[in-house]
Amino acid sequence: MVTAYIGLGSNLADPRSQLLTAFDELARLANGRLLAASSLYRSAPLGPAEQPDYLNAVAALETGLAPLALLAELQAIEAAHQRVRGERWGPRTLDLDLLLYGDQRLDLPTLKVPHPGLYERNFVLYPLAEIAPGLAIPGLGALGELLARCERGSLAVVEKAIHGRPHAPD
Ligand code: ROI
Repeated sequence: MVTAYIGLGSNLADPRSQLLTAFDELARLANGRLLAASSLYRSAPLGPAEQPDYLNAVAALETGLAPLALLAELQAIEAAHQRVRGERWGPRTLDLDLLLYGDQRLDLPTLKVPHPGLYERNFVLYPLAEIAPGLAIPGLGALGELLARCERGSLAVVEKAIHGRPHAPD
């Protein structure tokens, strides 16, 4: 079994329920279990600014699936959320990025791990640090070092994780 980290993002069609449903779907994947889910973070769009803010989160998954099999499962979940691949960097109902797969580095035509944008994206690094603070990123070094160089900016927790699950304020 390997620990994989998945980045979740949504800025269309009720992003909060897109992400909460996606956590459940990740938890139900064959051959693994959901280890942790970060808080939900609101983030300004990277890319074209004339789109809604995003909700972002990160999940830790223990998995027996090989990287490409896991990627196929993530894409099937995206498809079930009516993800339509429109303009590059445009708005989306659900984006699931395979950020890390154990300590492996992969450079395949359809899959690059660690995810190429990981090291500079606040909406990935902060939720990742919440659930895996001591992590070393293959080829990039300590997560804490990357975090120290990454502005938090307008990133805000909108729903805090309790017992490893996002939890709406009472
Ligand atoms: N911007 C933010 N803030 N969060 C995302 O998840 C996200 N995903 C994307 C692009 C369009 C690059 N911008 C994003 O794919």
